[in-house]
Amino acid sequence: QVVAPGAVHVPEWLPAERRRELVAACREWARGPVPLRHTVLPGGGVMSVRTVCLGWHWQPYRYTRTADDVNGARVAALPRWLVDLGRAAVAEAYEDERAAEAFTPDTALINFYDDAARMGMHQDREERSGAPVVSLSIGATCVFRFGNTEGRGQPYTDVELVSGDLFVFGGPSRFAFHGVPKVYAGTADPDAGMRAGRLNVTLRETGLS
Ligand code: MD3
Ligand code: FE
Repeated sequence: QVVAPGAVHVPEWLPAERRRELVAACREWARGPVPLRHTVLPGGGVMSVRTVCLGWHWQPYRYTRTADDVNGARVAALPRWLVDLGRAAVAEAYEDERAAEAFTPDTALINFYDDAARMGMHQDREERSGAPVVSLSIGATCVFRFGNTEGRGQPYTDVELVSGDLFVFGGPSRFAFHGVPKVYAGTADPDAGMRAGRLNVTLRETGLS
C-alpha cells in the first residue's frame, strides 16, 4: 500500500457508518454559506468537478477566507471532528503517532464528481506547509493517477480508489502531479448514502493565518 515514498494507500479504511456521517455532513456544507459549485479557472475554463471548502476557500490559485469568486460569503469553519479524523488517518497510514499529533489541518476541500467529471493532472502548491495531505474517497470507484514531481506525463501509477479508501500524501509525494482520469459509472455506494457519483475530501494545512 506504499505507492511511492510518503504516499500510502489504505483501502476501505472508513467503515460504512463513518462514510454515511461524512456524506451527510457534506450535503449540509454543499448548501452553504458557500454552495457546492463548478470552479471557474482564470482562463475561463470551468472544472467538471464541483467543490466546496471549509476553513479556507480555495480559488485558483490561492486561499481566501471569503468566496469572492462565488458569492462573497465567509467559508464555514473546519469542524474539530474532521481535524481528529485527519489525525487518525495520518496515524493509520504512517503508523506514527507523532506525525499524527503534529498534523494540524486548517482546510478541507470537498470535491464531488458525477460520472463524467474528471480532474486533470496538477500539483497542489497553494499551501505554505510541508504537511501531508489526507484524502478520503466515498461513493463511485475512480482511477487516481499518481505521477511524478517533474511534469504531467509519465512515469505515473494508476490506482483504483473505492469507497472508504484513505490516501495520505506526504514527504516527497506532497508535490507530485496527480489527477482523476476516470470515474466508473454504476459503482455507487448506497451503504454510504451515495446513489451516484464520488466524493473526495482532502484535509490540508495551508500554513496561512
Ligand atoms: C497528492 N483531488 O483536490 S485526491 C485536489 O480525488 C485533488 O478529488 C483529487 O487532487 C480528488 O487537489 C485527488 C488525492 C490528492 C489530493 C491532494 C494531493 C493527492 C495529492 C496533494 C499532493 C499530492
Ligand atoms: Fe490535487
